[in-house]
Amino acid sequence: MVMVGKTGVGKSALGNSLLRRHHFESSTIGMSVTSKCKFAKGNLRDGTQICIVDTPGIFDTRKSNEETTMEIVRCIGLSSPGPHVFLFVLSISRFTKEELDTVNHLVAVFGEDVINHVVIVFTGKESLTFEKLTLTDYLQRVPPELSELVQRCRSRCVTINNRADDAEVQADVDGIISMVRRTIHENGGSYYTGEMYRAAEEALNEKMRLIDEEKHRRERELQKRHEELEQREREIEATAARRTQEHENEKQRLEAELQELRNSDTRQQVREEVESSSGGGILKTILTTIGSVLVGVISSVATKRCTIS
Ligand SMILES: Nc1nc2c(ncn2[C@@H]2O[C@H](COP(=O)(O)OP(=O)(O)O)[C@@H](O)[C@H]2O)c(=O)[nH]1
Ligand SMILES: [Mg+2]
Repeated sequence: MVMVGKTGVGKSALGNSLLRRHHFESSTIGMSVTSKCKFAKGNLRDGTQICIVDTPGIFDTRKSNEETTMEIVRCIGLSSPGPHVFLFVLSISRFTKEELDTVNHLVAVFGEDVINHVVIVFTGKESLTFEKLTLTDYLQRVPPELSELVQRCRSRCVTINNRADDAEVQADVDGIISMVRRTIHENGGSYYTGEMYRAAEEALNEKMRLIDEEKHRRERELQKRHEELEQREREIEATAARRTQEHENEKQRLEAELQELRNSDTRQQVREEVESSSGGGILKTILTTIGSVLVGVISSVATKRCTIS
């Protein structure tokens, strides 16, 4: 839904009532609170999703052309591929020529067909309540220009008091929503799409295509990096497993050697060395120790032997 209408008629307040939360800035002070079109998404009580575009009185002809053009473009961009309804917001307490100009401006921008998607919302319902009037009573007393507009819109008119308590606002919102549903139904379920919306949609599709392309590129990049990291992780795990195995083997080998060392008979070892030595090593050591004694003994034995012989 796109809310249009003069500044100060209660568009932002209406948007907040529909959303059931304070989203749009709405104030009496500083009449130009909404300076740019704003988008909001919300849910109705039955869960139906609604999208609302609040406008800063763009079809209000008093603004400069440049400013107006930019905001109309923003409004189209935000409501693309096209809104189901334009909520034309008017205040019960006043209807001026400027308001009529706003509708004419809307039609001039979007084409006559846009009228089939317009729902007129009168804010300030409490003025009617105060005077014990129904909306139908009121519509019978409005100026002929407004009466004609109401007819062009096939009496799609509703009213709300945005300042009422929650229950009353909710009842008014329900009334607006059923009128919106009726409008959508009358238009065969389709949203408004004029030449400008189609052109804007093409531009937006192209933009979305580029964004998607970039997203896919980034996704592929991240995926590749992820796979590389996984592969690296597997390699690290395999290397770690191999190292652990190697360490384990080495540990077992050392333990066995240690055990063998502890169990070994040192004397037997020496004996074996003596047995297998061919004059070097241990024999040489023994010889160095006992050499002089042995040489003496052997030479004395030799002398005796000579004497005996
Ligand atoms: N009494 C009364 N005041 C309203 C109603 N709707 C909006 N307003 C007030 O009108 C002022 C302007 O409203 P705002 O939403 O800012 O208008 P916008 O410029 O069209 O967006 C604010 O002070 C609102 O509280 C209504 O139904 N009844
Ligand atoms: Mg506003």
